[in-house]
Amino acid sequence: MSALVEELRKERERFVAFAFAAAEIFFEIDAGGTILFEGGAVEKIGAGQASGSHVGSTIYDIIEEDDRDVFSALKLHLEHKGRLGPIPIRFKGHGGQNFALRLFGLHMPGENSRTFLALRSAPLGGGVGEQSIDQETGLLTKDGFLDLAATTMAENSAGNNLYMTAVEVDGLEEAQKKFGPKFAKNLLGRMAAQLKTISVDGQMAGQIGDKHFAFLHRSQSDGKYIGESLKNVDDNVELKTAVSTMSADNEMTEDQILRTLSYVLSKFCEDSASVDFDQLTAAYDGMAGEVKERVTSMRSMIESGSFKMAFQPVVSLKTGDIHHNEVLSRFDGKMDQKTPRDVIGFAEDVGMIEEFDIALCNKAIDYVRKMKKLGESLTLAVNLSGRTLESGRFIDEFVSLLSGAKDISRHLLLELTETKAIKNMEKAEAILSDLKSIGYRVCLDDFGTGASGYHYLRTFNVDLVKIDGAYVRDMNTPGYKPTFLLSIVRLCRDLGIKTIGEHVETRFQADFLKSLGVDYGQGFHYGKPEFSPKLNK
Ligand code: G
Ligand code: G
Ligand code: MN
Repeated sequence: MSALVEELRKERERFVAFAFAAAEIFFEIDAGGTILFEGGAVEKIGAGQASGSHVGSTIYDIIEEDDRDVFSALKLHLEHKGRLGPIPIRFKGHGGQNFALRLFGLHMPGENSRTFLALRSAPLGGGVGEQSIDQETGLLTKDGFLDLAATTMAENSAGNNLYMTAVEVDGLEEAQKKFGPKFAKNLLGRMAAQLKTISVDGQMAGQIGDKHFAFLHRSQSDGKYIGESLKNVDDNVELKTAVSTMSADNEMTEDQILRTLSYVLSKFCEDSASVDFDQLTAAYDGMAGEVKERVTSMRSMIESGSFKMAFQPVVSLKTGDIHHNEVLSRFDGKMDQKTPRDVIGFAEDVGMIEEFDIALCNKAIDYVRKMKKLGESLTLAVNLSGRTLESGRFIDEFVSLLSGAKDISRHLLLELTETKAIKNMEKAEAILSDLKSIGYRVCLDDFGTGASGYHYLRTFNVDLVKIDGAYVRDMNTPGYKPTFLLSIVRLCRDLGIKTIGEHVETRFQADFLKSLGVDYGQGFHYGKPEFSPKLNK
């Protein structure tokens, strides 16, 4: 026996063993699609064979009509690639129902060529929303593709090859003119099936323009192969294709990948001829490089603590006394070109906000202690990103930092921002409630915006609520009625929560807030953020 045949036989045995262990249904078919052998829960599929057996009939009979093109493409690609999957394919069930199965295929070449199919019902990951998929082609929309590609690339572990190929197809319009819209639709469907089948998980393919497509794949040569294969999708149609493949393994966050990909793809759509493999990869790497540089300077900024605290007073509307100062971070050096909001936003995007929050808390704790030694009683509010509470890696460090600073806990307010980043609300609440039990107080930032609403108020047992500045700005519009503001204030009063109005810029706004029963005010009317805190006389 030749080494190749021997290897194939082993491969077959491995595959069969794997298929029976992991698959629920198993088929062996010949080159024409006739079922030669079946195993597993085969009675689940097919419409009404009395015997329940499919042996002797063709596999196409039990595949949902809409997915037959995908299956044809699968068979075609299998001959080239040897094995493929998982790819979602819908099979016919009993009583007109159909259901999606994940299909893995293995092709054994040779005179008596055979194809093995293993089917599993486990759903594909990724959670592609219906609205991200074009119903006619089954391809992802541009945004759907970008989103899912970014997630897939961010989760791709190092060492797993991952490539993205962009494809331009010329001649579709001519085909439509010559053969009509129905034909063109069918042609597009067959092309879509090819792209889907070769893509990662059978679903990482999208249409990003009238004649532009993109897909993620695992072997570099898939790009060129698809380019050739699409040219010949129909004998009567003359198509030209241009492909460009780039390597996609890179350590970037999802958000950065998303931006980079959308830039790279829009360049390709503008002028595919000017973009080749090297240029695409270089454009991508260039952006990745910029991100790396920013991450490096962010890390050294955090480690050296080379950022500053600005302080803005929060004042009692009744007495005019200063209740506390909010700490607003200020950056210099390399970070200086960006606004503080950009720097914080970047830290959130690249997953460094947790480290930053810890560094800032350290600074704030030191500052309060220093002032205490000088005989000044100072209370600070630090912004705390919801991501920090969510982080498995940093939460212990954060909690032990605060536990070790019990001496000043009455002088540190945790101002919770970016609450929409919190997925596990119960866990976050448990952490906050532990911190409250040793004296820290919690303030919910940006209340009344999409980022923070009643939902959070119900879960988090907070001491203060900061009403979003937009509500205060609204007071200046003629005919303003404080309906929402009043309902927030009443609710908070009933719950025993103090309220802060921010962005108070005028005496009028301050008085209005006071008349509504808001407790504290913050804004340019009382003072801008400055490098030394305002203290009560
Ligand atoms: O004062 P300024 O315009 O720079 O603040 C912009 C925004 O940046 C604020 O709304 C605040 O939420 C955020 N911010 C400023 N400093 C910090 C900080 O130290 N930590 C966090 N998480 N956010 C901050
Ligand atoms: O949401 P947070 O409290 O973290 O927001 C603080 C932000 O609001 C900072 O960017 C700060 O510079 C800004 N800010 C503070 N006071 C005022 C004000 O009176 N008017 C406006 N427009 N912005 C303010
Ligand atoms: Mn804030």
